[in-house]
Amino acid sequence: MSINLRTVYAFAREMYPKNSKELIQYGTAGFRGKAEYLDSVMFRMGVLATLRSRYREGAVIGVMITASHNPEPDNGVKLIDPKGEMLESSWEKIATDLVNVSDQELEQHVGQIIKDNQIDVTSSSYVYVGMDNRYHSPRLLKAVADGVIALKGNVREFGIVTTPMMHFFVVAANTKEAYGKPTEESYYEKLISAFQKLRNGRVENGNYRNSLIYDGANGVGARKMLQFIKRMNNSLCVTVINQGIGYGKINEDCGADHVKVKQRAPVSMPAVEPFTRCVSVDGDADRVVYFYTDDEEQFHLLDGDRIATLVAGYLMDLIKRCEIDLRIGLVQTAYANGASTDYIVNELKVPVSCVPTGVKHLHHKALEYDVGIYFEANGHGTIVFSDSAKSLIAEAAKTNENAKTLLLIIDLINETVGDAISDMLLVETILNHKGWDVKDWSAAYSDLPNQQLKISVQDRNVIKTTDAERVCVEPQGLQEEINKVVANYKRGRSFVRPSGTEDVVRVYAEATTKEDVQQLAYEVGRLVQRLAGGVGPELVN
Ligand code: G16
Repeated sequence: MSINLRTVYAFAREMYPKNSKELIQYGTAGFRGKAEYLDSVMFRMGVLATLRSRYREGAVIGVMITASHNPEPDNGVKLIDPKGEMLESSWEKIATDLVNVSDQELEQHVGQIIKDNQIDVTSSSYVYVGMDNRYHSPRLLKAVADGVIALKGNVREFGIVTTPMMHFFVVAANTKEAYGKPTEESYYEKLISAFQKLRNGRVENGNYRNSLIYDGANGVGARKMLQFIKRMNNSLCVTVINQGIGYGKINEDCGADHVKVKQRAPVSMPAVEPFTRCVSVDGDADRVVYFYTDDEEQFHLLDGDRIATLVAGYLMDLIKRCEIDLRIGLVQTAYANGASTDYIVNELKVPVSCVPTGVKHLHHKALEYDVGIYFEANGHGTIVFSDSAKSLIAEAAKTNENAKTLLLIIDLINETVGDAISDMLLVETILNHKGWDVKDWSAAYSDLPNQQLKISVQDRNVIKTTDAERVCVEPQGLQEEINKVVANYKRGRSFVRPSGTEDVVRVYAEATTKEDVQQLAYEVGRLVQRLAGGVGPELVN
């Protein structure tokens, strides 16, 4: 097979010209921005994925077109490495350079990547591509596919799928189907079969009721949940709202990000009985949070921290009953509620680490344990089991019923990445086994009141952080000012960091009362506006 790099330039010039001169940054989860500026980025990511596949000796590389929790006009791209992880960090730089060179430099630049990485361009290359249900996603998917074709790679299109499904397909293909077949049906089959075996016909137990409201964020997660429902024979009774039919826009006034950040139910929430279990996923269904309203119409959030603690408690207990010794660890980010961290350390007595925002950081850290549980407070997370842990559990399952249950739990979990639907099925399984409703689940500990703000600044890159984003080192003096403010509040904690998916600086605050946390977030937000080049209207309290 002969490759002519001139073709890459020809495609770029004629079909995917670069129409923005601004520096495009690789963010928390790949490139993200207004869809109209992304055609050239997508084409070049098709090129990159093809090169990466060749570099990894023909392993399948995944490309997911989605802007996940962002508003509908945005889109983005997430690259999936052979083991289901996000693109290796050393290649983030290669990706950034590739999307930022001019069309005229492209041919020579691709040649240089090939040379620097000693890529055999005549070898085989396989790229899987999927997309969310944004109206511009099909156009951008075609651009990725053309990038693959320009370098004579093999491309397989999966159409509209969730991000975690794409991760599943990539791992399934690269494990020669040991993880499952790389098809939508195999994904449903694996999860549903494990879920139903774990229910064992007992759909209700103790306080646990077989009924759930599911907010699909008008995204692909709604469509796929409807597919699950068709196949589940009422083993879980789910009502799907925000299905993405009609006028509903992706993530607008609904979905996991809205529910978590605004701490309120989706606007379109129907009237339900107090304490009804409700669940919200985000635009590409890789995050999930639970919520309910009590009999005094108070809203309660059960976020990623709650899921992590529920799962950790359950798994510890189950592993103990398997009579095997496994090292369990939990990974969080700075957004984790202080009360959840206290609970993990003091009650569960599980080691906990804090890493920067982004699944790539959490996943990586979790791999250090036999059983690594990672969740961001926003509901993004999963559990990974080491190969040796899996062997020990399989061995124990020959004689121990609990170990058999644990094997089914492993099948239910999408270990490749945070998966809203798989995580939800896991939570449902645990609540069912414990006979718990949302009140029982909430009772483990009380969250510290917390608040998040988004602050617009001229250039969010002026903010630099360290210590897993908990300390701001630039602009100079900002952290000292934050410290002074925080010192005035009981159990006060606050940090600021530039978002890697939106053009804003995020402010997080927590304290012992709602009034305190509002005031603390406001004061820190004002500091950011004042010292980090705030734009737009002054923050009001
Ligand atoms: C992505 C990442 C998450 C991260 C979130 C927000 O989520 O995968 O790990 O927490 O962005 O990141 P930031 O605060 O940097 O904007 P998603 O669901 O949008 O892909």
